[in-house]
This record gives sequence, C-alpha cells and structure tokens, in this order.
Amino acid sequence: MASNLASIIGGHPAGGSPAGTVRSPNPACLTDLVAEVQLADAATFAAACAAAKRAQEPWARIPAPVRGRAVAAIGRIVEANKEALARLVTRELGKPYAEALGEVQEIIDTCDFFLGEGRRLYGQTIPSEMPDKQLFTFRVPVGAVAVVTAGNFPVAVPSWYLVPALVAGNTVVWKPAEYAAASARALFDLIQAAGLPEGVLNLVYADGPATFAGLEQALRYGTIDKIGFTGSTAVGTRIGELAGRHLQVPCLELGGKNPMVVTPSTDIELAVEGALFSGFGTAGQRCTSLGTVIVHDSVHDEFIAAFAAATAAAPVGDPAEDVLYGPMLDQRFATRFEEYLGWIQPHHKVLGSSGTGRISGANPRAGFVGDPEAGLFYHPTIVDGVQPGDALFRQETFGPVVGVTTYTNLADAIALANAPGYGLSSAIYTNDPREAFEFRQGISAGMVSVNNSTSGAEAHLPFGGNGQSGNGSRQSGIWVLDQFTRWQSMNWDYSGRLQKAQMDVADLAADLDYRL
Ligand code: UN1
Repeated sequence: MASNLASIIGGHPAGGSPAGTVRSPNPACLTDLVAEVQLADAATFAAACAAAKRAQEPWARIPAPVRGRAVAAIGRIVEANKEALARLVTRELGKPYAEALGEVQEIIDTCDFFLGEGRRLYGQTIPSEMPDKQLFTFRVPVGAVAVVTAGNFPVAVPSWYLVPALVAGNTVVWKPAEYAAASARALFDLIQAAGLPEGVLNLVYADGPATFAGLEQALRYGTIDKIGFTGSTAVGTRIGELAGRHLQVPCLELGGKNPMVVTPSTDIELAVEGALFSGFGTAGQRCTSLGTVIVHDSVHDEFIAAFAAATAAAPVGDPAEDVLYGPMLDQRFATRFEEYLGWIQPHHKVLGSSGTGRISGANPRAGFVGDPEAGLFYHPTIVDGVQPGDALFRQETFGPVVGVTTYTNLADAIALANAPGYGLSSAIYTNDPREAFEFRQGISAGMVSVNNSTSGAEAHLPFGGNGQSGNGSRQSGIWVLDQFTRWQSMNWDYSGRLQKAQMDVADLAADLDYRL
C-alpha cells in the first residue's frame, strides 16, 4: 500500500502540495507505488527553517548529556526496528536486503558513537599568561541546520548529519530525496519517538529548485546557520556559492571517480573481489563506488579475465534475494546511466555481461534473478582500455560501469588516479608496504583503502573528499563536530585590575648567551 506523505514542520503536517506531488515507486517493481509525496514550495521550506530557528535556543538549553540520552534512545529504537526499516529501504530504493540491513546498522553505529558525546563535548581550560586569570574554550552549537541528502543511502547518510547536529544542540530541517520519501519519513518517525521537542527536527519534501529558493530565503532571513549537502558536484558547487555569499561554509559531500590501483605484488583474486563489490555493489550508485581500475600492465590480462568472469557470474536482480545488486534507485538515474553508456567508444572493449544497457526479455542477462521487465535493471559493464581523454575516465558515472586502464610505474598510476580531479575514496591492492605508503602520500583522496574496496567506510572514521568531491569538510567520528559546533573562547580575570595581554606579562631573565 502506498502512503501519502507531507512535510512535517514544528511537529505538524504541512498539508497541501503547493508545488504538486511526486510518486516514489519501487524501482525493482515499478507497479508497486511506495509513496505519493506532497511537495513543499520555497516559502514552506523557509517556514520550516524559521520553525527550526525558534526551537534552537530551548533545545540548546537542554543539558548535553540529556541530548545524548535522546541519541541513545534513537539508536535503540532504530535497532528494534532494524528489519522493518531495511525492508522499506529495499522496497523503495532497490538496495539488496543484506546491504539495507548494513545501512540501518550504520545509523545504530552512529548513535552508539555519539550518545557519549553528550557527556563530552569537551572544551579546554588553558593557562593564562597572567596571574589570577583563566582561559577556557567551549563548543557552541552552530544554530539551525539545513540538511539536504541523496537517496542512495536514504537513512544512513542523513544520520551522519542529524545525530551529531542534534547532540551538539542544533535544530534541523531535513530535505531528503523525493524518491526516498517513505524511508526518510520512517527514520523521522523513529527519531521523533525518542521524544524530541517540536521543531527540533523538521522534514520537508521539496524538489531541487524549491529547496534552493527556500535556502536563499532562509539565509537572507538569518534562519539557517549551516547547510549540509550530499549529492552531485554540480549542485554542491551552487550551494557552496550561495552559502559563501552569506559567509557560511557548508558541509559538502559530493561525487567521486574513485580509483583502484592493482599492483603486481597483490593477490589478484582478492583485488577482483574488491573491484566487483565496489564497482557493482549498490549498482555502482555509491559516492564511494569504484570508477577506474588502474592495473599494472604485467597483470592486466590475468586481472581482466578474472574480473570479467566474476562479473558475468554475479547474481543481479530482485533485491529481496541474495544478489550483488538490484535496480537503479530511480528513473532519473536510469536515464542518466544510459547517457554514460553512450560514452563507450570504438577503442574500448566491453566485458562483464551478456549485453549492455537495460536488462529485458530482448536484452537478457544470463542468470538474472526475478523478472527484469518489472524494474530498472541494468547490465554490469566493464570498459577496458579507457584513456585519460575519455569522458568515461574523467567523469563520475553513477551506475554499474567500471573502466580499466594500465600503468607501468607507481608514480604514473598515482597521477592517473588523481587525474579526474575528484578526491573522495581510493584503493590500492599491494603486498608491498612501500607502495601502500607511497600511494597514500600521493593520492588526493580523503579516504584510502589498502587491500580493500573503495566503498564501505566504517562509521567512525572521517568521511569526505577534496577537489570535485567536496570542500574539505569531514563527516563521522569526532571530526564532524567541527561542522556542527563553533569554538568560543572565554578569558576570566579575577585579579581585580586590568592586566593587559602581551604588555603586563612577567619576564624571567634568561641568559641566552649561556653555552656549555
Ligand atoms: C555515499 O555513497 O554517499 O563508505 C556514502 C561507504 C558507505 C557510505 C557511502 N558507508 O560506501
């Protein structure tokens, strides 16, 4: 049964659909409608920001350990609903159930990490250069935060923003992807069950233009103090410009063209396993998905034969079954993926399946699990022989396509890995520690895997990228607290007189000419 979903602002449904409605179908079975979504307009988005702003000061006055207990409760409530939430994620986004369970676990892990932060949020006591004076630092919440997220991780990635933002004393307006509306609503309800006061977390369904216009208004009115955005580099650039005009630094988590270097010293089977999971897991629709394999020319033939065979044999299809991947998340990604397939050129060699493009009765995939015509299923595609000038080498290609190219010395491999100008995730397969550290030092990516997939980061390490992948902001672990708090310093002089810094400071007479 489809649910009818509206935005929730200040604890109340914001009824009506001033900007129309959209449908969120099951991408594995397009006749299964998951939700009908009422879209808000820019004014409604701005009203949500105003509600969040009003709720922020009272929320920040609730002691941080109490806010930490709310995060503990969110973790336990999500854990108790793990299977139900994962089933919904599978139904709405087509993510294989085992992966969906992992995604929900990532929320629980995030809550486990941050529940104690309510009892830390440490500041420092620092000695002053003068007597009878003490210095301190405090972490202060940023204020009201707008969080705009993609639907490839419809609940885990939002939790990376919501949980630390809330524990640090911020309030939130969350704008999820429209095609992930039901999963977003489920997470919203689970969070609300932890007893958050009205207006602390607000959920707004809106399309891109209304969201952008709403953000513009909110920034002008001073009701949004921080933007967190996960999505494309193109939209992230516009959000960065908009925030910059208001002297704000957004937290941007953007695309990637994540490289994997395969060296001759490695176990090729292990590298193939990593390439298969990071290239085709989630149908290649992670920001951490593998873009290009850069394989040493001495092992290219062995690698490509094994990678093509493993890809051809991998089960693709119904995400409720045990498959490597299911459908594209939504029609818009399927349409765009077909454009990327148009970048394949005569000098490329295509491997990995019994066809390319959309899987259908007329274009079948050997071993497909379920009915391919029911949903948005695409053949896995390996493109061997990509070159630095190719669009397939330079651009992010959100979907199940992996490029392969070769190198002869590691410095060239690193240069190739950096060439597209993204810098999110990266991997090297090697048994030579010197190569691993040389790669780490030379790679521009924010995240480096050694003998592991480009995707699948743990929830408590800094997550984020450089270049086209982001503005250097980091999520997760203690590092994300710098996104959602600002440092305030305090000095307290209890000497009863004005002591001037740098001027009224005692000096010990040092003999700098002293020698042994
Ligand atoms: C994303 O695709 O936006 O590291 C996030 C990973 C996941 C998160 C991906 N834990 O692949």
